[in-house]
Amino acid sequence: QTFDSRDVRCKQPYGAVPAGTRVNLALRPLRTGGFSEGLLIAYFESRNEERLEVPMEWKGMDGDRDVFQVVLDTGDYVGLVWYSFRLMGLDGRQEELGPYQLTVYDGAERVPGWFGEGMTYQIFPDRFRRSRIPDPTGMVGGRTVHQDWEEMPEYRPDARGEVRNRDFFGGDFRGVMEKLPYLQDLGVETIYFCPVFEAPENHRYGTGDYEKIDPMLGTEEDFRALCAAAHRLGMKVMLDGVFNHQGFVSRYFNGDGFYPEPGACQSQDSPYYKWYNFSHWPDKYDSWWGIYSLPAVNESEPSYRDYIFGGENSIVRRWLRAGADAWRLDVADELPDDFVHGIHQAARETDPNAVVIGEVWEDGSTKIAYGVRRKHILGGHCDGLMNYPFRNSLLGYLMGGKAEDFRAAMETIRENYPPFAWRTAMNFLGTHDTPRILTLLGCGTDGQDHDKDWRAAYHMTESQYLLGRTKLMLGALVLFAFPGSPTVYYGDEAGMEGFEDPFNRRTYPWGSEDQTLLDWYTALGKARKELPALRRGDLFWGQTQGRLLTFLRQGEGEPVLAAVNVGLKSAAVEVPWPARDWMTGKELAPGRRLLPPLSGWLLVPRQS
Ligand code: ARE
Repeated sequence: QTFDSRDVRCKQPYGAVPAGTRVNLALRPLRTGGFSEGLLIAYFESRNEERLEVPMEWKGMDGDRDVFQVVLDTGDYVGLVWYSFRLMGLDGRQEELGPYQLTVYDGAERVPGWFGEGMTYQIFPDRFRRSRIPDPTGMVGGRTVHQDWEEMPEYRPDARGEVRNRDFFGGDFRGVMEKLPYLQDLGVETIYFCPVFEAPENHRYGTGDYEKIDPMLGTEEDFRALCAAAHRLGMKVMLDGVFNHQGFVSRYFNGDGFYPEPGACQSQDSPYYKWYNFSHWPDKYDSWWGIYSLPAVNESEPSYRDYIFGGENSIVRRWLRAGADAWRLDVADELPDDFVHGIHQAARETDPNAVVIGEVWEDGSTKIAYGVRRKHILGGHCDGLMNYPFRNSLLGYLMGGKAEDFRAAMETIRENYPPFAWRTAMNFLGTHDTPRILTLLGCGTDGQDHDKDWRAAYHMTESQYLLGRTKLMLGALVLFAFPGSPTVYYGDEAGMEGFEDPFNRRTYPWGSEDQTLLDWYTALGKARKELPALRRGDLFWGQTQGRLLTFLRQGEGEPVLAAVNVGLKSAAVEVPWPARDWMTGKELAPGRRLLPPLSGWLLVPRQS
């Protein structure tokens, strides 16, 4: 191997760099290769693919290798640079290496650090806790209410094949308020709410009115009171901003005339008419992923931009002023960059500590949408992204894959992402868009098998459950020890099961939680809160061989070593110092110690 980008001898500084950085690149081919010259070829992608060729300098020998070096000057460029090398031999032979990615971001922005330090808890508001059984009369959407909190949610497609999602359980803000002590005991530092504005469906992604808290959840006063109470307990609140589309049944589109004000469907003179793209008014229009109940908005329409983030009373600003601390941007990759930038700017102007997290399922540094490379994490757009690559690669490891692959996947993210985005990542094992992690681990499926009927109310056998739980505990250990905010989808800590919507969105099982899991998560939450190395320390890989994964967090306070063995045989772990396992209190002497099958340690130095 002649080039390894992860080898600091080859690339300095490592990873993404702020604009203006001069990056040292070195190649170290074997002398026996007989190469006499090297050339760096760099493409500045977002500068009309400008191409640069710079001859490399021969720096002498290092053992049996030649050393060629070159400086890549990023100047004032922001974007991706793709670079490769050409080695030329005396005999005219040529070898190309690459292309490799260099992310160059705008380093001017100060990104608040709080989000990535502590634990986030994701609440699907209708299903977490209710303070009373609501009366849906007069509410948008023709809702039904389950009297019995423990009932199975409905799965009912409508006449056009779309899932109705109109059955509610009535989770509300006062319910969450009652459970703030629970969240605090768990170690939660940020509560992430899936949408809370008035909307017909129980998931509320088809927004009806951005200016109004859904009446089933409570009032604006309830929301303000909840934020204030959370703040008093040291917790922050993140809202879900669904700005790529509204509901068919919204006061803007007003497809069924529920709202009194004329919407885009009632009149072409409606102020909202311009927000949408009709191919045939009013019945043919652009919608999100072809789903008719979610008409897609035209984000370049000035009146829409002004409404969402421009004006003083715009949606982004007013809810931050009401008490929210962050926005999670739904389908961030489908919003134009300048729209995301506008939201980011408005958020920071309103609150210099506000954070914007984008929903992107892939590596956000290379994501292309509508043929355009996205600027998500190049500075001034998103501060961090939902980290599906983390979830996917960790799931792969837990389900039989190799620790090396998890490491490689995460190292790619670390190398491609600016440091702020790496630290502010929203990491998780599952969300409301994925099957329950416990079910996947217990059933031994990654959820990608499309022959299976995921819509069944599936219950695991006891042995599946126990295996799933053990693996979940190991996955959670990695999650809480990793850089980025460990985010828990409500109820994962309590043993909730289920495949896809609606079964992954059941009600929280108050009073019948799995205590083993809950204790484990509570210990992890406490670790995340109390150990500075987990909050802000750097990541150093330890042993990553097959089913054994160890890594160190270091650089703030005492170091912490996470060790996980998902294999069925014991594995020898190098314990660097006299240690105590945070999870069990067990003490370990330094040296090679056997980590039993399907178990993990979170090691902290023992006080001497
Ligand atoms: C519901 C049912 C669906 C059904 C649909 C239509 O759950 O099974 O097909 O109705 O009948 C919200 C609700 C959903 C609802 C949907 C439409 O939560 O329950 O669907 O509205 O009414 C892609 C997007 C990503 C998106 C996911 C779901 O890129 O942005 O799909 N996630 C957000 C939210 C969702 C929300 C919406 C968007 C819409 O988090 O909760 O849905 O506002 C690959 C790709 C990803 C893709 C992913 C999943 O990995 O890389 O891009 O995500 O698969 O499809």
